[in-house]
Amino acid sequence: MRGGLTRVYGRGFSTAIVRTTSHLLAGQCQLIQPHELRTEAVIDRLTGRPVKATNDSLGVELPCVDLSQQFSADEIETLKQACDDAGGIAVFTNQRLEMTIHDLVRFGQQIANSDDTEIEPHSTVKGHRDAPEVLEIQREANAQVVFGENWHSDNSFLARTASYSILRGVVVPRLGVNDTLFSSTQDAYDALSPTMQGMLLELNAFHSANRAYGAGHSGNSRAAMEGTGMVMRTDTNVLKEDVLQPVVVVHPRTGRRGLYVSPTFTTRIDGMHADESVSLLRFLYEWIARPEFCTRVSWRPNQVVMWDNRALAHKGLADDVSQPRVVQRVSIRGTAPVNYRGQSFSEKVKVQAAPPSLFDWAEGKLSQQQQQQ
Ligand SMILES: O=C(O)CCC(=O)C(=O)O
Ligand SMILES: [Fe+2]
Repeated sequence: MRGGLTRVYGRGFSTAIVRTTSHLLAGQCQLIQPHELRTEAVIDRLTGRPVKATNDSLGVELPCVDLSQQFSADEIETLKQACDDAGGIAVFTNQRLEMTIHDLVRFGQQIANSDDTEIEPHSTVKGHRDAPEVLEIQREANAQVVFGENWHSDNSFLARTASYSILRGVVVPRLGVNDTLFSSTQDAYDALSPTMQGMLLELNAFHSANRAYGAGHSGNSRAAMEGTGMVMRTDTNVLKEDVLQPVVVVHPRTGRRGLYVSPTFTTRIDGMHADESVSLLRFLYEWIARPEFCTRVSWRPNQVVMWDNRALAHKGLADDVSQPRVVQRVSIRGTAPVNYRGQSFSEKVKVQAAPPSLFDWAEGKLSQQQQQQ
């Protein structure tokens, strides 16, 4: 250890040296899990099993970081490193009561600047009127379908997918319900047999925005927006084409490998018969949902959660729909996901969009179009 420098060891490969910015890490701790406040047996729509989450090594709470401040480059790196070290989730509690949507945007911009990129406005939903780069996710009390309720990684349907997403609670539910559920898709990959890993490393799958946001499906994210203040964008072509992504992606900071398929956006594995693709994807979705890879982040007032979409899948739980909930999100534009050979496909390989079909997995049925693929 040299004077003024702290060596921070990542969980995996990271040995980045950052300047002492330890005040940001003061009081850091594992996420508090209010198990006793949670409702029994929330049933996962995909697996049909109660949601359980027992991954204790996932996520860090940072109670002493005021996100409305201007950070130095070293400080931003320290926050990203803390996020890496916790498997991709940093929960910033104790935000100032006066924190605004503009503070959220400013923090997102600082994270984006550190990677020489930008905030990605949501591709299909109109942004907030005060800050167009912010997606406001509104859940009305007693909503039948809620936005983001099925497993996914943000923007996997874009050529350049989301690196980080940063979510601020605005109207939070009572503690312990309507949490955000995360799975470490890296831990999930690591736990597979070497034979399965070897096969998956060579595979690619198509991801579709139309699947989740296309018109005419009663259970998808577009349907979830109906009856809320969320409005579809009309100035976007994203529903027309699907993109190809590796099934296993390599994290650009840590080098860890992670599964990168989801029942929300993935349509099929390239080069497989439909039945083969469906069976393999279903296995992977169920695998990702296993309790040992998952943790729950409960919502407290004045809390902001940053997560790494390259390391995790997530979904918004809806175990007490009587509780209204409003959260605001910025997502950071990342790079095209790469496989273990360093190849990416999403900027080159695009196909005509698959039809809307979200949640057909959960019902154990395939749409006719899927069967024909
Ligand atoms: O509502 C949630 O907890 C998560 C929603 C979501 O998928 C997102 O903010 O990206
Ligand atoms: Fe999401």
